[in-house]
Amino acid sequence: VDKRFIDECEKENLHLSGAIQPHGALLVIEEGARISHFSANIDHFLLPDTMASLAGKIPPELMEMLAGLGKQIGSRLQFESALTGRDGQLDVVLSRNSNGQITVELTCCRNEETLSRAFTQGVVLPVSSGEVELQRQVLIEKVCTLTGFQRVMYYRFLEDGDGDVLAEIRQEGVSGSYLGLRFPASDIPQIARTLYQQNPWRLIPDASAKAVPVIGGDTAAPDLSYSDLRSVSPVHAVYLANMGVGASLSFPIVVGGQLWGLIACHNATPRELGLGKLTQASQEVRSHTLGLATYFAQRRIRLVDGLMHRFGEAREIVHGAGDIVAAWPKLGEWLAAEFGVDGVQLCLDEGYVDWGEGFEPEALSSMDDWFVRQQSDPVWLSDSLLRQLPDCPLSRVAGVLAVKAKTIDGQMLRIYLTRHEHIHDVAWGGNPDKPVECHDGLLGIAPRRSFEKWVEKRLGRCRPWASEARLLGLKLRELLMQLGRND
Ligand code: BLA
Repeated sequence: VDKRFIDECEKENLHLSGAIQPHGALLVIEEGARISHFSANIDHFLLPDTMASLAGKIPPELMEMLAGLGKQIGSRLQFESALTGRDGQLDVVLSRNSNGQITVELTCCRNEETLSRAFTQGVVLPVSSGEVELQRQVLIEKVCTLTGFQRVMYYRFLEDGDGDVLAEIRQEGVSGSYLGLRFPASDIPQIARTLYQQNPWRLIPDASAKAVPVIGGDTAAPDLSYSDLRSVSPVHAVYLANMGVGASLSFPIVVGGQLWGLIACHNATPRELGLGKLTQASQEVRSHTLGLATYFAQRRIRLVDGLMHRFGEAREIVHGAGDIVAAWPKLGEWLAAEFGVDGVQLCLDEGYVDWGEGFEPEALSSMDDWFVRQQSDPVWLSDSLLRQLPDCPLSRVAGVLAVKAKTIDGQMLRIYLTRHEHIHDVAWGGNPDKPVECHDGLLGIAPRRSFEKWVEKRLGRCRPWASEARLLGLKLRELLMQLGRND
């Protein structure tokens, strides 16, 4: 992968910040029910009596909650209105961190009226891409209604880590739109992405609030990976300020174990939400995700079934002709249509045949040499040879899907399916190359200041390969492997 992430951003250990956001309080409890850490604001949340008893032992009502928590890292339990605090009832979230400690998060119970059960329809399975699109819109509308945030976006990650805003809804009077804009991978470092996968949401009710230190005896900062109160990264606080965002809330969309997208909510002014609403919104996102994952799985099954049939045609072309070279150019034409490419080249040890406009001879020999000798993966694809294989001679080919296979009689065949350059515009949410300007000397790196639409003319790339291109390549490989002299 080319450098989509900025090294410096990857160095910040977000989970070891040793501080929390001030809208809640935190206790860290060790083995033996001993409190190892507490946030400096704990006495603003707990009653003086409870505080006094903390010195001795953990109050029985909290003890009871703790007993139910699983031993596994990341185990989580939440209780609404479960403790009486200084200013009313408190919501409690327990989670097991990587050191086996329990983090206890206390926030004010807001007694919000949650929307009726009828609001949640559970999982509705989309059966077409049109329905997927519709469900996206329905989801962000629900999240907007539930959370009251002024702007809700459906954000999808691309292969290289950048992301697109696929859908957006704004409350009346909210100006400016991010719809259709792309944001660079480096806006959300890998470390933040991992934390996303481990938590149901990330709430930053006041991006400018001063963090509260977490105090502990002599032990190091506790692991706050599973604690949503975790203080906000200073770089991200600047980012939100530059965007004019006072409060941010986001939910991960995890498909097949991968962070596939997220729901991002903005409010210009600070906005806090209680556990009940956060949970309900997160369930909406999960129902949606489940439907989406099932849709992808079904589409893949249909594709695999269809491939058997489609590749049957190619097999017949080869059988009819006698062997793969004799099947040319008919087979070349079939492959070009099936893969949507401008050129197809088949290399054998003794030479090559081609169809359409593929690599020029010099570029082909360089590509072939690299693919045969240095690439261990038998199916390899690239949108931009210029970036991924800079040593390859300049060519009219911008991107390739390369497949190699040993036939039954021991021949190594290579097929190159190639696409020309496709010059196109990408509209970014601000110039993505701008984050490196120093802010105030405190931060090594600072986010860009402007998120105004900024158009990049993309050169040196082909039309992107579809998500199933690799699967198609593997199927082609299988076909080649079954060929022998007698075909
Ligand atoms: C975190 N960056 C985030 C998060 C989002 C984004 C959603 C998760 C926290 C949150 O929900 O606020 C980015 N927000 C977006 C994007 C959109 C949006 C793309 O609304 C599009 C509409 N950020 C930078 C640079 C660095 C950086 C250069 O721009 C690196 C130094 C870091 N982003 C950064 C960090 C976090 C973050 C450290 C984690 C913040 C935290 O959880 O405390």
